[in-house]
Amino acid sequence: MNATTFRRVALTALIFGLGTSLVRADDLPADMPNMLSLGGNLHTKHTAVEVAHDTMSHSANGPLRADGHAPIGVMGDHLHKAGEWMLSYRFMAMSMSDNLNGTDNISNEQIVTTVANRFGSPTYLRVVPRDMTMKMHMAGAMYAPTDWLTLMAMGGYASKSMSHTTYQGTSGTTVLGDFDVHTSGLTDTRLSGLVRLYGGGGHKLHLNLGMSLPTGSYKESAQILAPNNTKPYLRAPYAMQLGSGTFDAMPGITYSGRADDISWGAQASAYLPLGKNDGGYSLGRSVQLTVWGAYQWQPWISTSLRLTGQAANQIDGIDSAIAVPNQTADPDNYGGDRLDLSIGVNLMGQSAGLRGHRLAAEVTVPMHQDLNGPQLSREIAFTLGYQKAF
Ligand SMILES: [Cu+2]
Repeated sequence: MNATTFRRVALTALIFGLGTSLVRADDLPADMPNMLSLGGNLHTKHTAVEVAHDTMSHSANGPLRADGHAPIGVMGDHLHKAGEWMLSYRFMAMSMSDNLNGTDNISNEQIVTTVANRFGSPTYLRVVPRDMTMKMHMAGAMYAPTDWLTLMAMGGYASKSMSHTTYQGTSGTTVLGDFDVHTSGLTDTRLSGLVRLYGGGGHKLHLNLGMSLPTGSYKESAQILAPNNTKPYLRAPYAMQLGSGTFDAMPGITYSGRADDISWGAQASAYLPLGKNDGGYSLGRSVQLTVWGAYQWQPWISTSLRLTGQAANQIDGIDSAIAVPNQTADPDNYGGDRLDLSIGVNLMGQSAGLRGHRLAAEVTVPMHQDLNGPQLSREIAFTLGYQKAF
């Protein structure tokens, strides 16, 4: 991880996030308060909501705030009131294509004629990933035993597909053929404690004490097309595995603020594997800073902009069962620095049947990727979420 780059990315994210909030505040039409008051007693609700409760108004008929939660891609952004439960479901999809080495594009032909195969023979890589898609279903539950502590559990099911081109023999650029690899199954399970540090006057701060449990498989196998035209069944490369195989600490700190119909927040977090799995490696450590601003047009709808900077290490160690002339089999071709922009919408049901039901979506596009490569670059990611508190 490059600390200087990360500081630069983090600072940029902060400036963009603040800039967004300010611009949106200036853009408000003068008659906006009148438009918004359609939804209820808008100007008296803030203090009640902030002091008593993070997500829902206590008043039986008052408006519920769409922007009471962060954009849906942010995990562990809010606490609940003592005794309250929340259930959530998220669907996430991501696509990757085009290989990058650092920030530069690198073609298939360049990869198979210039990038060394760390396993020695053949000399250069002979299998090139073309694109990848990942889909994930995530179910979550939150419960607050007291006002200052909320417990959270999240589990998931992922399916991954990667398409490849195999080049014939030990050198040259003659294509032998294409093949796809698919894996699917349970992901790792995340348990968190969210501990309130401060709350009041429109500002909130809490700690995220998270732990990831190794419930996802890291020994998935797949059939490949080898450069010698055989089709062996081998352990799939790291990128196609479903879990880390390690217990991972996920500490973080989250700030959120609100003034009238503008809300904003920031979350800094880290992913720190505790030891190595019995395959002999751990996924790379990473740090992340995400900053968002949201505007609530009506109590039932808010829209958001979010910037996320991340710096991730390479994989630490190596699984001796993963050894093919493919970039994804090399632990060094993982991690890098990235900056992503997300646009989101939060919807909050207000009337009888829909009251308290939340629906939110967020689309994420990369703004900058500096990858330990060659590595497939991210294209677009999409998150759709549903949440309901009881
Ligand atoms: Cu919740």
